[in-house]
Amino acid sequence: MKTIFSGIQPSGTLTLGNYLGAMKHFVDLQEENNCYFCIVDEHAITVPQERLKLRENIKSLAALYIASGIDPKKSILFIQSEVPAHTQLGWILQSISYIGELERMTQFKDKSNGKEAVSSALLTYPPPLMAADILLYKTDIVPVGDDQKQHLELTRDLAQRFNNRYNDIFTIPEIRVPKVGARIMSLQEPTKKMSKSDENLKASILMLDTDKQIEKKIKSAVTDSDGIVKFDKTNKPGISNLLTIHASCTGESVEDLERKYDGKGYGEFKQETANAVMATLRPIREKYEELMASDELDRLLDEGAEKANFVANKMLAKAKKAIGLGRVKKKR
Ligand code: ATP
Ligand code: LTN
Repeated sequence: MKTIFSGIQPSGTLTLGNYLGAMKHFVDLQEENNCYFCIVDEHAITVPQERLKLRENIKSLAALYIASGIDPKKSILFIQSEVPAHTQLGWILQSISYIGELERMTQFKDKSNGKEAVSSALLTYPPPLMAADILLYKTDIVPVGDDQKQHLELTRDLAQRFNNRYNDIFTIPEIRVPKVGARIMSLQEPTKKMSKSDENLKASILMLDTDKQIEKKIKSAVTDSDGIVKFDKTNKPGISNLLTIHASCTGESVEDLERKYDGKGYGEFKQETANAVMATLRPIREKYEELMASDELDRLLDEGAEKANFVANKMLAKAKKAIGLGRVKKKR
């Protein structure tokens, strides 16, 4: 049995990319492992958030986790800001992080590019705070999408650095990226990652989109004009992205899909891709509505926070001791 940890930011309604790249795989992992799934609200405030909207997004993300199949009886589901050890260990890890290595993070460069007011937290969350999330729980495996590879590499470096410099307390985590669906692309600019913060509303399928919205977005997805359903990321990024989406939703292989749509037009392929996405998201949406209307969520999140605090505080105490913070209390 391994320990698994992953986090998702409550920075807006999740996209199909978040689901196929991350959440969907969490559900399989929880069967045989010790899993922690976190709503990383402290990460979300590294860019401006509206207070009430953030509160709503936190609850909505908790409901989406459960609606997607995370079972709070099997996994620990909790909100990052309800476990103070995360920011406390995050601070300790900042003290061994170098500004240069943080500035090299692609996500930092992308999110700060062209912005006038960039918060210092945008620089210091991936990885010092993200590493704290992971390292507090002796995590063996971190399931994430492709865009988090660089953050995971730096997390491993920080853990190693701490272990070498102070005491060997942290488990070095491994990244787990899905074979298909690790990077779902924008439907409008298929060379760019599908993102919940994309301003073009047609670019991303949201997990809570209606069937009609899903169908419309897929039908208007940008493709090429040669009419051949074939996976070729360089020359046919739009069709390749739809093939990946279709394969991840139905479980068929990309090669089988190429054969199935050989000689058929994009119209039919797009319609059936839309059907596959609708069938994937519909039951999640229905369960989500039920959860949002009940009081169950609060109870489950309280339980999750209690369990996570118990484990996280123990590791925080070890880290403080290793580095020399606070006092050693005499036994009376
Ligand atoms: P934003 O798009 O607003 O910058 P994000 O969706 O990248 O945010 P998170 O919500 O924290 O950030 O991502 C949660 C998980 O979803 C991560 O594991 C991330 O790798 C994965 N993920 C995000 N976008 C995609 C995508 N387009 N394809 C596959 N996986 C993705
Ligand atoms: N940085 C990630 C979200 C994240 C995370 C984590 C993922 C925060 N803490 C711990 C895995 C494990 C992002 O921006 N998608």
